[in-house]
Amino acid sequence: IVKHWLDAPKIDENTLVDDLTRHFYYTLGRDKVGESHLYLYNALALTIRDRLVARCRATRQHLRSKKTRKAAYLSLEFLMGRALGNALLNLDLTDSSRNALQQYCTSLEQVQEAEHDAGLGNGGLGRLAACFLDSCATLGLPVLGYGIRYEYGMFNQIIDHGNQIEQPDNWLREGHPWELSAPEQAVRVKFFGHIETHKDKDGREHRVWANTQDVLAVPYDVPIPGYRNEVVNTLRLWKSEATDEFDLSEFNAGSYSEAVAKKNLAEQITMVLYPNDSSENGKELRLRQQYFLSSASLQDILLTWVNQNGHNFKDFAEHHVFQLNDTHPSIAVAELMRLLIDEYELEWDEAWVITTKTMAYTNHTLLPEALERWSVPLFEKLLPRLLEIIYEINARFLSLVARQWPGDVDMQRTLSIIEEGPVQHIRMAYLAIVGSFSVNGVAALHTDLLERGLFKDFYALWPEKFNNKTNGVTPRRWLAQCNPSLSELITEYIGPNWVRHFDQISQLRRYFDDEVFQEKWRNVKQDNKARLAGFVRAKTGVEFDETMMFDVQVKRIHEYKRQLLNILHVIHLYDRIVRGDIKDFVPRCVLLGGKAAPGYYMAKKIIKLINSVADVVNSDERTNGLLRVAFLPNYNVSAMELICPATDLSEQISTAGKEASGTGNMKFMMNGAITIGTLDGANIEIRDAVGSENFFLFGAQSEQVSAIRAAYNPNQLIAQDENLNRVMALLESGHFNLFEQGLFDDIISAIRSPNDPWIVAYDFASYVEQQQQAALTYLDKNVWTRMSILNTAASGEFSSDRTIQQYSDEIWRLSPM
Ligand code: DL6
Repeated sequence: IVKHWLDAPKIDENTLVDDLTRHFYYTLGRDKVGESHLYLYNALALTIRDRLVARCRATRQHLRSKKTRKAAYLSLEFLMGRALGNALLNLDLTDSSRNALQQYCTSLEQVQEAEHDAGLGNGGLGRLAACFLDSCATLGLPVLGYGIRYEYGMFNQIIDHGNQIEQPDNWLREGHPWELSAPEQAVRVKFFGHIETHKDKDGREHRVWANTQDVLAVPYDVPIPGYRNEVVNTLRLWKSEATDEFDLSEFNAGSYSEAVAKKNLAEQITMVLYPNDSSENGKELRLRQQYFLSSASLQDILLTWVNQNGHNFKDFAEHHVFQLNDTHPSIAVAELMRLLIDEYELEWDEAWVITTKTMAYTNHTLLPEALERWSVPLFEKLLPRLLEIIYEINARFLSLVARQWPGDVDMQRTLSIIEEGPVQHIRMAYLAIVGSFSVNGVAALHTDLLERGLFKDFYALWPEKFNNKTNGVTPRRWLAQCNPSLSELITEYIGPNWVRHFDQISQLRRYFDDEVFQEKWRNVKQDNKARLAGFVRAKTGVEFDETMMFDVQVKRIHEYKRQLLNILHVIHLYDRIVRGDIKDFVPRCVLLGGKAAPGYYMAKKIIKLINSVADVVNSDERTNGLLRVAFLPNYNVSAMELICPATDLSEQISTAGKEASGTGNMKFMMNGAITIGTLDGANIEIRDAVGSENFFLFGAQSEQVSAIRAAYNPNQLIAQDENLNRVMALLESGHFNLFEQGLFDDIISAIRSPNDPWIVAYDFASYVEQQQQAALTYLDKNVWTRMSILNTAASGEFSSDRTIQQYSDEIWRLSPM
């Protein structure tokens, strides 16, 4: 029996049909397909999961073995999107699943539509974590993902009269067939309480965290299949639950409602994802989430170690590395110290060596508002033992600073993990840097700015810790899966190995001048555009015409990403049409999409402006056949899978020096879109890779921005630039808000403000010029197609396989399984 169950179900069509039917009729108890295809989706997902479970167990056995050095990727966010299509591609089961579904008279696409996106992340940072998991499994690397199983993921965005409305994302309501819970492996996480000093029998003093209120962390494992390599890694997501005694003591005392209240309090921790991107939340519950994830994950790993090695931690650091995805899990530095000292009785120095040999920190932002600081009083209340440990880490660190810069008290203040002020705060990035052996940025410019700016004193102290790991995206989801027609065409010309060895995509260069290939390339793009046009019509009612240029900006709405600049350009195009300046006008459909943090006033105004401009433009007959504008509601991973294959022009227009890397830019490039962008984040590397002639560059450079801001006079710029002047006049005339006076006053003031940090007015002229350049280039179909092919051909280095190989070689030092 054991042998039977350990055997992986065979990957062949017949057993697939049998298993699908068994799950549909028996596991789920259904006999009708129904409109939503939900049960068929669940049956197929379970069928596929069966094929993952044994492989997952085998991989885990290897991973847990004493000898394997392994990495744990700790992240508060994993923006996974849908799992089915990815699993089918990686297991090579797409065609057989399609065939198996024939007996239900259903297409695979319909069934896939029934899957809810797992939106356990905000944007780039969370999606990067998901791409990394795919690459780790594909490269066969022993890497465990650790995250939180939020009951509610990223909110659903509804657009009502042009305004964003947020609705809860109850993504688990219809079940999540991929996960397997492991309640027997639950661990306890402590909160609150106080510290006591106890003496042991040898008279040694110990600090004891007593009278705590514990919460149970229950693991749910999600399989992460590698691409056709039998490896299935695990993403372990933690759910918070009340401990039994928590409830019972109150219940027995007759306080039923108190018992339930405490249970709710415990379960609140993993209830909802914080929807802020690039700004800190500052909420107690968020700190609880961070500690909950860090503590549960470290305990999990330490328990496995102790089971095999007892309390001998001599070789622990040789076998483990923890990658901290931003500062969100950086409390892990102090928690590892606590566990080693308090639970496993190591001395401080021994524990510190282990911690600083195993922790590695990735920074994802330079924006000051995103740098996490937690108030000391909050820590004192919630995590008193952790605060003590952080104080001790800081004291020892500051004595090092004093030795390095003797007599320089200012330097001690500057580098202190504790920020002084009316209320003291803990600087989480500093804790992460002090406690880690590696600190990396996510694109060359970003790392450079960290070293020369934000962390320059730490860089002076420890230059060897700093390194760059330019982001990447997985070519499985972001080309092979989302763009099947292009995939097929690529495979027809260069063979199938590019999916696994994405550097081979450069072989496409051989064909960029081949007219037959160009024609096929264009046809694929055209079909993808038609597919997207249908989606845009269904979601917004706006008619996109696939013969027009598709100009797309989709990402979180943030002032630094400058959706505002884009919409000012749209107003400029509209103004040209209205005044009859259409001699060189290239028809275009402009698509924008993205979510604003619920409390971000300006971002929400920008959404309203985009929708108002879209309404005016689309309903003015003079724009017919020339310009269409749409704001796509609820932009998410699945939407991007339709969008990037259909895009001609990719908008990457952040103020230089503000976008750490960007990863949307890479997805568009892979799918043959051409970028209009600033020299920011990974745009710089994209332009270097594809050649400046295949990239539309505009705008101030990062080293110019502070000088520009110092003498910034947007009103003068507006007065001197006829185009911008007309755009501002239209906006200020109330043309886009006829019935709501003053609606866009704050936006207008922001553009006209000498303090505009995003220098929108400054970059407008060069943006318009490059937009026109892009439009004229688009007119020449052959030139455009050639550029498009060259973009895909040059996208090899933006595969997350390359990124992960670098993490593995230069930080993690892992061997493939
Ligand atoms: O590294 C992934 C992604 C980058 O591509 C984006 O440029 C960057 O904005 C984003 N950073 C965040 C920061 N959030 N916090 N903290 O999301 O990371």
